Amino acid sequence: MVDPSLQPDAGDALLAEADSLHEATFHAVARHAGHAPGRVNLIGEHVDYCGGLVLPMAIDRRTVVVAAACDQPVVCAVSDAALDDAVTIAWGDVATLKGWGAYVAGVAEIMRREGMLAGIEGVTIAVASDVPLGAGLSSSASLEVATVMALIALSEQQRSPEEVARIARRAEHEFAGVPCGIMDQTISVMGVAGCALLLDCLDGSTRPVPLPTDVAVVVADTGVSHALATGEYALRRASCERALAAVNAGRTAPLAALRQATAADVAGASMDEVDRRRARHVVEECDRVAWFAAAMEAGDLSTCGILMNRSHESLRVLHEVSCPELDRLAAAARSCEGVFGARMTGGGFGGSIVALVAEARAEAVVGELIGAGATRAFVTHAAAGARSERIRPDRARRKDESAS
Ligand code: GAF
Repeated sequence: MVDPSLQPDAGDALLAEADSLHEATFHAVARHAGHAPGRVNLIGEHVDYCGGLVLPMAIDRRTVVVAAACDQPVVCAVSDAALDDAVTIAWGDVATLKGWGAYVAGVAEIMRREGMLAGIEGVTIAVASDVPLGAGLSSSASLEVATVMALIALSEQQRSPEEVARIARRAEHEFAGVPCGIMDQTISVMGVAGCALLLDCLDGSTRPVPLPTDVAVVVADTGVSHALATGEYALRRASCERALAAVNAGRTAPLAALRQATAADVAGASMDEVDRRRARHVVEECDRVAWFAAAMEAGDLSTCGILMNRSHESLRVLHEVSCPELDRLAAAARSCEGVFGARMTGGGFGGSIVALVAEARAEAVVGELIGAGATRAFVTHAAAGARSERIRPDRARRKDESAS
């Protein structure tokens, strides 16, 4: 199945869409744009907030944000996904926003507070994206990061990739109310074409892990939106924090993160049994990530597949973040010829599965997963991370010329 948004000019089409939307809504021309991809996590789930190891890749679906300065002290934003829901909010009122506008205006507000929008009274922003919403593919992180990139370009600043990810995550914590880890924002900023990225969430170090050419990554969406699960996410995080405190009780040199605990530490500490299961997942999942990265580098895809299947089981049984639809789709994927392994990806409670598939079987597996009930399925490629650009001043005129 050919998905039009995967065609090579998809980035330009999105830019043109955001550009036109900006002009039509605000009657002003935007000169700066930020592009940021969504992500799929191959393995290392629910461990980033414990300082763990994760192995996501940026996907070839992205969010484009165009931005311009305006002379009122407000953030105005419009999105192709919510055309009737444009936002105009005074700086001081950003915290009252809900939904997609909170991500965009939250990023702008954080940047303003941190002195990054000096000399800019207000901003107008337009968004276009082909990252599926609520599918566990980090549409929100890509929106945040694209907004940071556009506003950095607008304010003519330079920021390191780590800073961009930090600002984006701060906006998610403070304005969207999700106590997420750093994985999604980091991969959206630092993705490497053709590679997954091994990210150590304790020290921030990264290592690109090339994907073998004979393997494809297939994503299939259950159609169950995970948007309502933020409360469960916060509970998992709190559980892991209690487990760390229990492991550290009586230690002369306390561990900085649960990821540093051993299986014996978790088994021997006095803690609630639910917290112990969560902690077991974290410790074992980090081991799986290191093993998976080494197997992928060695071209041992069978081992990668087994580790993905085990990761899913651990998320289902120990961390309890799966749901029947994810379990069924992962099982359906595993039964397809050419699939090495499959697991839920992202925060869970709905969203998508990811499967590692022999390249020659990838499109057939996409069809089989649609047949098994996926609301959408596609082959995705590891893409580069975020970028900003100055939009050509003659862009609008050229569009008119090519139309005539
Ligand atoms: C969500 C969060 F935003 C990430 O930080 C990560 O915890 C993920 O769930 C689970 O691995 O995407």
